[in-house]
This record gives sequence, structure tokens and C-alpha cells, in this order.
Amino acid sequence: MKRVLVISDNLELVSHFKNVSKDISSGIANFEYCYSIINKSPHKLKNIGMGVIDMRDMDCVKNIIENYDLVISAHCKQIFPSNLVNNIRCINIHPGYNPYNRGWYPQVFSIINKKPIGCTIHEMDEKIDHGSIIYQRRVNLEKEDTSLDIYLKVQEAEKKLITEKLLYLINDDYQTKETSFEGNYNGIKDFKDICKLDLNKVGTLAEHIDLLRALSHGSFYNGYFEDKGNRIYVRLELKSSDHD
Ligand code: 0FX
Repeated sequence: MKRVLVISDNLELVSHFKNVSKDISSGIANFEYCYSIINKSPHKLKNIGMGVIDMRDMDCVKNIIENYDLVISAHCKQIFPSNLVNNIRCINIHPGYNPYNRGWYPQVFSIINKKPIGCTIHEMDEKIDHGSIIYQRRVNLEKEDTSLDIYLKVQEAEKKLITEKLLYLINDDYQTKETSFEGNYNGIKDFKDICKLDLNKVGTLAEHIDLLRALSHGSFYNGYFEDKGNRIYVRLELKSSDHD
């Protein structure tokens, strides 16, 4: 029996993982599920029986290396330390199309910089969202899509990929490919920077619409400008006549 540790801070993805692993890998692998210690609102993950893990704790890392065959990060917010990724097979499920817009909220940046968007399953190395690519799926980015619309498409693609490929991942039965270029990375600061809207910014209306739809994600208040010491938040709603 293979021993697999799934570390996730994303309820939707980890719930899907639990369902698929029950169906696909019974008798082949034992799965355990944890969320990371930096997760600020883990209640729902606790409610589905997940424990907490801290990868800055070297005893915890040693325990993982000694007791598991494979570690899967399914949107784990804590960075994996080098002695973990170098001593046990670690795989990341990432909501972006590597190597484009690695890091935070890839779909937000893809709307703005037009780089491909989708999901990637890759072997982990010491850099963030970096390493040999195992599987990838691209999703279409339509003119009327907001960040949320694309995020939902990416999430569906991730779930489909997990369903189709989990057994291959467990059995280390896949070919990897390297990217021929480094691509680009966006941190949380890059996201915060674009949230602060510059009312004097010059550009085409198309560019302004792209920025605002990139910052529109359901109920989140992301984009804002300042007026008399207050933040005025802006969200955009778009609708294609195609959907009438
Ligand atoms: O779990 P996740 O979908 O993914 C994020 C990163 O994008 C990913 O690269 C990293 N590997 C993973 C550990 O964390 O993130 P989330 O559930 O915090 O947010 C989901 C989406 O919600 C995000 O793509 C954009 C949107 N969002 C989120 C927050 C917290 C906003 O628009 N504003 C926000 O303040």
C-alpha cells in the first residue's frame, strides 16, 4: 500500500480529492489529509476531519519523509521547504498554466497580460509553482469572463485532471516535460498593487475593462480608488448577448 499525504487549504478541491481517492485507489493507497498552519479560517477543513501541519517545523517534515511515499499539494498556502521537496516525491496541483503567471491568482494576471490560463500538475522543486510538468489543461478566456468565471473553469479542469490521472500520480507512472523558458511569477504584493486603481491611468477602454474584470471575483472587494480617505470599491459585471 502506498502512503499519500494531501496538504490543502482549499475545501472544494480537497473534497473532490476525498471522493475520487475513495473510488479509485482503495486497496492501492492510503490517503491522509491536512491543512497548513497558516490557514486563517480552517473550520470547514477541520469539519471534514483534516488535521493541521506546519512545514516550518523540522520534526514534522522528518515525520512526513519517513512515513509517506508521496505528498500532494492541492492549493496548500504554506511553502514546502527544500528538505521536503528534495527528499520525497512532492506534486503540486496549481490553478495556472505553467510557466505563465506562476504564483498567486493566475487568472487575474492572465486577463491583463493575455498569457495562457489553465491548470498544471507538476513535480515540485525549491521554487514556487516550479518543476517538471506532469499534466496540463488550458481553458478558454472569453471577453466577458471575470476572474471568478475563469477561476471556476480552471477549478473544473483541475477536478477533471485529478479524476483522470490520480492513479498514475500515485504509481509514479507518467512522463514529465520541462518548459523551455522560466515564465513569470506574481506574488500577493503584485495582486495588492493592481487592486489600487489609479484614476489618472491612461490607456484604452479595453485595457481598463480588462483590469476591472480581472479584479471582479464574486463578492470579493478587490479593486478600489481613494476619495477623502475612504476606499471606493469597484466591481464589474459583464454579460454576453450569446447567453440570452
Ligand atoms: O486556493 P486558491 O485557489 O489558490 C491560491 C493561489 O492562486 C495559488 O497559486 C496557490 N498555489 C494557492 C495555495 O493559493 O486561492 P483562494 O481560495 O485564496 O482564492 C481563490 C480565488 O479567489 C483567487 O484566485 C482570486 C479570488 N480572491 C481571493 C481572495 C482571498 C480574490 O479575488 N480576492 C481575495 O481577497
